[in-house]
Amino acid sequence: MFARMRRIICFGLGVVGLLCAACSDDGAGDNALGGSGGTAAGASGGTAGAAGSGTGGSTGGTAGAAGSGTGGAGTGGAGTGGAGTGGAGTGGAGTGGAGTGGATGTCDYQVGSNGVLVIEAEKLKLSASWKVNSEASGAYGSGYIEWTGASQNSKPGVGLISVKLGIDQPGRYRMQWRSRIGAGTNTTEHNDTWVRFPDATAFYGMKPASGGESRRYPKPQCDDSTLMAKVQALPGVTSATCPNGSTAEGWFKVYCSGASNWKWSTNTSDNDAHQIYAEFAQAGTYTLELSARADLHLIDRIVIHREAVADGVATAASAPATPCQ
Ligand SMILES: [Ca+2]
Repeated sequence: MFARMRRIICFGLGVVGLLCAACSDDGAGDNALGGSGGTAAGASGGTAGAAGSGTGGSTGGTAGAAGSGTGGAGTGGAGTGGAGTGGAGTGGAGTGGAGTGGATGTCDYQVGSNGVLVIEAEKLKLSASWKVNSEASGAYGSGYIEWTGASQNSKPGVGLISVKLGIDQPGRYRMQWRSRIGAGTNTTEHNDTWVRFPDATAFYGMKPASGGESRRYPKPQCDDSTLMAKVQALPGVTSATCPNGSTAEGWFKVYCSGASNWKWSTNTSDNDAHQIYAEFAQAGTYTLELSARADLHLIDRIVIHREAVADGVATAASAPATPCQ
């Protein structure tokens, strides 16, 4: 009787042991009951991640560090009937460091050996309501850009276009564009766009004057009488003040004059045309910004060139576009 009961109890406990073995997930076996021992099944540790590759500019850029793998340690069940399950090893993901270019390593356009940097406007990275078009014939390259949104006569920064310029020699550079009005016959409508060189050493309009040059600075600089007095004290500077017409936050309203067809005409200060100049104290990467002002001012090409370069060279139709890479 007792023997029979013991067999039943043992059989029942055996079932419990089997059930325990079936449901165990932590490797802790029941060593009190029958059945073969569990085997440790710890997975091996993860493998190290591959080294990342950095991409940088022509002179910059550093490769990413190799990732480090961290594997879970497997722990096996030591007891009877417990099925050990190892922790899954997971390899560390290698992450490459993003390369960063050096001062002259990253730009969209580089000044060429002839001192001229050429931008086909239709190749610019555009935002908002800027459109590339080619309906107006005679544009260089594959077309031109136009602002198709509302005019922004008093608000610079809308539809911002930002271009990185590779400047190989310090000095003074002139900016010129080939543009035209895109609607109607009034040459003072649809003829301007906001322009700024936010990180240039200096940015101003210049007009040759008797005994030197007249300069016009954007606001807020031109409202600083101390700064303007310093500029006017420079050799050859006959005047330094604000332009006539729109300026704000370092931006000039830059317009073309009489451009009922494509024309190189790039000025600031209404009825007192000053040409557009920027000074760069060191070689390096600088920024040109455009933003929407008049709608349907068509911009075909922009050149930035050392001031000593002749107009005929800077504005030649054959001047090649000069991408940085
Ligand atoms: Ca073009």
